[in-house]
Amino acid sequence: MSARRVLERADELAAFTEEPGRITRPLASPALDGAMERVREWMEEAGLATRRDALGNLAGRTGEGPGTLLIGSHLDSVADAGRYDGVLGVLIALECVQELPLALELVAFADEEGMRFGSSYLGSRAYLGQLDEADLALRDASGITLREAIGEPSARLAPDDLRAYFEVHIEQGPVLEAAGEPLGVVTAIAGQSHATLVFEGEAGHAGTTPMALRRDAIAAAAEFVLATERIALDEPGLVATVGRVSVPGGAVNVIPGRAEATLDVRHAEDPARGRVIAGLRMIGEALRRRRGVRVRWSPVTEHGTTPLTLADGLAEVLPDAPRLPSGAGHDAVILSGVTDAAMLFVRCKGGISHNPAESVTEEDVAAAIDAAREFVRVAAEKACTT
Ligand code: HGY
Ligand code: MN
Ligand code: MN
Repeated sequence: MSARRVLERADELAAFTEEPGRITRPLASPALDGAMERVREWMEEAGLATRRDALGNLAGRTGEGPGTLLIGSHLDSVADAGRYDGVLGVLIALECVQELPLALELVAFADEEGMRFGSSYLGSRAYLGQLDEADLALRDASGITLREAIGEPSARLAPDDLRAYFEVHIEQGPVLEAAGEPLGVVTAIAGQSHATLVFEGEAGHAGTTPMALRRDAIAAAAEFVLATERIALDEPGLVATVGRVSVPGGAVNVIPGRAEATLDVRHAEDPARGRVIAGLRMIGEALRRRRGVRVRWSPVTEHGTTPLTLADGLAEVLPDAPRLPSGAGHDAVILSGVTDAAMLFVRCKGGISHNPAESVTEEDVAAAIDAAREFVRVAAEKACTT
C-alpha cells in the first residue's frame, strides 16, 4: 500500500518542472517551490509541524526531544532528470513517521545537485547554517547571484540536537542489479573535486589564419578532454567527467579565443584523486607551452571520501544486503560533518540515473520502506541509550 503511494506521489512530483515534457527543478525555481509545497501538505497530513528557510529547504517535525533523528533527501534535480533521484528518499521518509523516544525530523533539501549555481550541497549546508559570503556571491548562467535569488539567508533551520541522519536513495549504479539484490548498505561516499576551467587562446579569422599560427581555445579544450579520459582510464576506480564545454559567443568563421569547461573527478581514495588532479594541472601547463593556450583552473568544490558511521547499524537491520560505496555524492556528506549517518540504496533499473529512464519497482520500494522503518526505530532506540 505505502509503496504504491510512494510511486504515485513520485509521479505527481514529476509534474513540477521548469521544462514541460522533461523534469528540471533547479534551486529557487517555481517548479521546486511547488514540489516543496506539495510535500509540505503530505507532511502536515502525516501530523508533522512544517517550516521552510530562505533557500527553500523544507523540514517537518514530530515527537519530543531531547535528540532528533533526521531523515530525508533532496527535491531539486538535474536537467532532464529521472523522477526518483532524491524524491524517493523524501517520500520514503514520509512512510517512516512513527512514535519514537526522540524527535523525528523529515527534511527535503532544496539544492543537492548544484545545477543552477554550480556548487553542490547548498541545501544541506544552508539547513545547517553553513552558507558563507562566497556561496551567496555564486552566479547562475544569467548572472543572478544566490543572494539575489533567495534574499538574505535565514538562520540555521536544523535543530541543535541532531543524533543521526538517514537517507534512502536510488543506487544510480549497476551493482545491486548485478547482484540480484533490492537493497544495499552504503559504506562511504566517494570524494569529489569540481572545477571550472577557462582556456584562453586568441580569437582569429577562420579564413586567413594559418593552422600553425593559431592559439585555438576549443582545440586545446578538446585535447584536455581526451587527456582527462585517458588519465582516468589508467587509474583504477577513478571517474572523471567534463560535463560541459562552451565557446561563449562562438561563430562559424571565428577561431575560438576562449573556451569554458567543467571538471568532475572522483575516487574512493583521496590520494588517487589528488594524483589525477595534479596530472591534469600538468596537462594544462603543457597546453600553454605547446599551443599557447593558457588554462585558468578554478576549484569549485572539494569533498574528501566520507565514511558512513552508521553503516554497521543499518547492516544489523539488513544482514544479507550487500555493502557498497557510493560513487554519487549525497547530502549525507554534509550531515556526516555534524552527526552519524547511514544511507540505504535501492536498486534502479540498469543503474540508470540523471536520465528520464530512471526506474524502480514497487516490490523494491516496499522492501526499502520496511527496512527504513525498522532502521529508524532501532536507530532512535540506540540514540537514546548512548
Ligand atoms: O553528482 C552527484 O553525484 C549527485 O548526483 N549530485
Ligand atoms: Mn543526482
Ligand atoms: Mn541525489
